[in-house]
Amino acid sequence: MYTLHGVPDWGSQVIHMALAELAVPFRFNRLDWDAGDFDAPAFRALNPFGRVPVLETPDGAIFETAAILLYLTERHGQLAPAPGTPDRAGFLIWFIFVTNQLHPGAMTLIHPELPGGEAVQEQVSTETHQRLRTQLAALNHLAENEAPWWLSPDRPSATSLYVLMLLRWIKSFPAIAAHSIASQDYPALHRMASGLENRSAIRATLTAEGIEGPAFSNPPGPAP
Ligand SMILES: N[C@@H](CCC(=O)N[C@@H](CS)C(=O)NCC(=O)O)C(=O)O
Repeated sequence: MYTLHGVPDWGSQVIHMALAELAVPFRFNRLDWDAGDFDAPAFRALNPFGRVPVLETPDGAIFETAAILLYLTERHGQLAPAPGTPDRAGFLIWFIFVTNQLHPGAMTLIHPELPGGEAVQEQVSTETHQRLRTQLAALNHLAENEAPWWLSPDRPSATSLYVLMLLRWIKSFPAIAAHSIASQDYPALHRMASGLENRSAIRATLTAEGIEGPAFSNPPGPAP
């Protein structure tokens, strides 16, 4: 049985959704930041950087979201085109694009003070917001025009589940409210989020994380 170490509505959410979609047994170990769980020696032994998600597997503990997702897709033969099939190269390109470009961008929108301090956070957020918009437009164009199954509204993949979580982050959690990004601006991505968020496995995950409503297609805007 897998053990997922995470926090509701944090980056562990995409792994939580993937496990639910795979319908494999797992345990969710909820960590408490305020209680010091991220610094606990037992957790640091699983991930020396003290971050979530971490997945304990029969092959040992795995950290880094992309590594966990690729491991799960390979082990269970779902949520990604199989290695050696024609769809695989395109999947890999855009999966890595999501994990290397969109994920750090979303994190910077949420914490624009981290790269250079508070003095430059407005500029950092502005530039990140513009870059994310360009990148989302490219992803939307792909979903609209080439329509790979791994970006579709009716069949989840490691990439689409990852994008769902990031669509929630960039709408709900930017530090500067004016830089909140709505999925409605990217119609194919919006359709994908609307379709996938109503799947029973995704709804069950959201319920387990205490999240209601259209969590990915139309989550609330940033808190004032
Ligand atoms: N590149 C890592 C990023 C992990 C990450 O930053 N996780 C955040 C939660 S979304 C975390 O654990 N933050 C706690 C900390 O930075 O101390 C991944 O994809 O797994």
